[in-house]
Amino acid sequence: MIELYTAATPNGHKISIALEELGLAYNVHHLSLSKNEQKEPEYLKLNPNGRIPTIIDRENDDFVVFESGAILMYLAEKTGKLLSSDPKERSREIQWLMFQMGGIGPMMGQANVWFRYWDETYQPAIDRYQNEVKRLFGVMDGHLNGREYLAKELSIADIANWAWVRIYDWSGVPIDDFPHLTAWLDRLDQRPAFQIGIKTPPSEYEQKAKEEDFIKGARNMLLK
Ligand SMILES: N[C@@H](CCC(=O)N[C@@H](CS)C(=O)NCC(=O)O)C(=O)O
Repeated sequence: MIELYTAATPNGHKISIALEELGLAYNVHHLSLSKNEQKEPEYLKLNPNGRIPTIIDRENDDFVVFESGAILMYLAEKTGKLLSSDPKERSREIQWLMFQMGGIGPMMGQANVWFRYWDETYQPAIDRYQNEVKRLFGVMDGHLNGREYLAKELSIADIANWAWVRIYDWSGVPIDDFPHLTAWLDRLDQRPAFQIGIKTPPSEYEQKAKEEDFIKGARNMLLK
């Protein structure tokens, strides 16, 4: 059994999607980010960075893993799935995983904050991050031309990138000019594991009525 400490955000959804794709049994521990539960001393013992997600593997001496990219690799290696055993193919998958961890995630994260969370508008910061997100989407779009997945087979790289790119609207960066990226998003959206994964825990992003509350909570968290 895997214990999953998570919240309804892209980095959390990566892990619930992977667990669903892999068919692993897991318990969900839903942390409230707006209440700053990820900074509680008990949780910091598991994840010194005070962020979600984190897992504990009960079948492996209660081994703890934090950092979503590291968790994806751990789960893929544990099961022998979603990460190729061929060294070159495996490297290609890891390259696209790192593209998400070092590019898509941080840049979309900053675009979201500057574009959506503040009452004040600082246009140069919005432009800087939205332009970078757009550039990264263009890189993916070009690569996905003629490809079904980022590498040959479905892998943890697709899961990591998909969990972020799907909320492009949140960053205020449209994807109308990126047909291959759009087709890939739609293709993965059809998979039951992805659908269950993004509802685990239920996504606050999609509950429009709660959007104001969610933004208020996110602001409080950023100001702490
Ligand atoms: N590099 C980390 C980033 C984790 C991260 O930023 N998680 C966000 C939610 S998507 C979080 O916990 N935010 C709460 C906070 O910043 O205190 C990973 O990939 O696991």
